[in-house]
Amino acid sequence: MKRRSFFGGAAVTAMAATSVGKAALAALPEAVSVDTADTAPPLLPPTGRPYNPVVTLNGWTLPWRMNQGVKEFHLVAEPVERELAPGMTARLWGYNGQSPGPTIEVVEGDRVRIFVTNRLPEHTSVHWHGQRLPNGMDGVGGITQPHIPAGKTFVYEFEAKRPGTFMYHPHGDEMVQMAMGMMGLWITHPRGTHPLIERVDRDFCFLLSAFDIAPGSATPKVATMTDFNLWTFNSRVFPGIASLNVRQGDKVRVRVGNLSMTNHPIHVHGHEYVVTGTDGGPVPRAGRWPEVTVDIAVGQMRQMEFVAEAEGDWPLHCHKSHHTMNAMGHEVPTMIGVDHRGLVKKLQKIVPDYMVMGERGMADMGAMEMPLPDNTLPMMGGRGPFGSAEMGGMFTLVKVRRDQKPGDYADPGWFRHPQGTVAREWTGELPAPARTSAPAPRKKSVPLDVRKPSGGHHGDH
Ligand SMILES: [Cu+2]
Repeated sequence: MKRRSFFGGAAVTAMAATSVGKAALAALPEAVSVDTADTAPPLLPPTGRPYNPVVTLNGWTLPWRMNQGVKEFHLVAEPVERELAPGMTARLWGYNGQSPGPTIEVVEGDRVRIFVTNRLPEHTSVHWHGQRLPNGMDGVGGITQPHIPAGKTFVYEFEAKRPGTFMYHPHGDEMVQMAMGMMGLWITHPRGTHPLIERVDRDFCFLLSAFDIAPGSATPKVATMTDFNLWTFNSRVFPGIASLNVRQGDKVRVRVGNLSMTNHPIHVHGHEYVVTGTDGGPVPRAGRWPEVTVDIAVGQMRQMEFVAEAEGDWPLHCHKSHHTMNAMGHEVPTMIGVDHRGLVKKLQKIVPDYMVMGERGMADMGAMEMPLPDNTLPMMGGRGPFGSAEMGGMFTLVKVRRDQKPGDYADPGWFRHPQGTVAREWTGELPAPARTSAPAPRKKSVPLDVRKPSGGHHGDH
């Protein structure tokens, strides 16, 4: 993890743990900034109450300092460069160097003070989605507070009352600012044991968002309402999204918040999960049921849990098939069954790069090396151990391994399937397909004899 600021990952911990002098405390806390989309290891709390930290997919947790019992954070709203996947970097707005912004982790009952510096070209505010707080700390520009003008720093302060998964985002020009990527996660860990919140071995979180970035460009079109072309987990698209690497038998929690413009049914393979919490709080046990797909509406958060029982590489993805594709536009005519023979050579005399696509389906495109504009991802990319994956967008893998060490979040590589456990070509005899002969013409009515239990006869048709 490379930090633009003067201290590295380990030093952040040391810095937060050091007692800070009074003069330093009068100043703003250091605004830590990150310039990569790598997944940071969990940030074990160096100060304050203990908790089990989360891992933010392709993200990180914001370090804090303790100031006389108050947890102080410093968020900087600013233009950022975010790699969506290798081969494409977007010009977004975010916080502290990245979009989404860093995850804020606190403990139920913590007094929290957040300094927000606005380095955007326009005003902003930060709304703390799902929190119980004084009305004037709710962050609705123009309604509960004046907007934070460009160049100014505001301070928010409240107690983290409820444990759970929350989000933060602007509440001023939010159509533009959220389309540009301004959002982040907020986790309030329970203080001590909680009857409805279980200890887990791995705790992952990410936000759902979408961008409309024309091929060859880098800045989202902010007026797009529903027809986005890049569907992201934490402002990353497959194959750029980190996998959820777990040890077989681990209890795994996945916290997902949706700040896009449509719902996303998030589907897990090979396992079932249970929704244990929403942004409204932990779900009472009697209200939990198993699912393999959990629909997450806009502005909602869902917290799913499962035991990673089965070894393998298990997809975790949005089930809307258009959301597992990258930018190319969806206004493509259906060409299945169209015979193009003879046409291509003639067209290539005029348009040298002309290619025919889709006459056998679109899978060919996954494997094709098409000339693309700069800074543009293929619509379907990613390669697995068996070939092209024909995926993009909201798609990643839960990698369950027997030998993944506790606390090790490193990608173990592709699963090595035990011999004889992979679908394979059938090379034996193919029996003739069973077909009935043509059915006899239907009679208008079929007489039926039904014998009733009483033994009597009854005619019917
Ligand atoms: Cu979706």
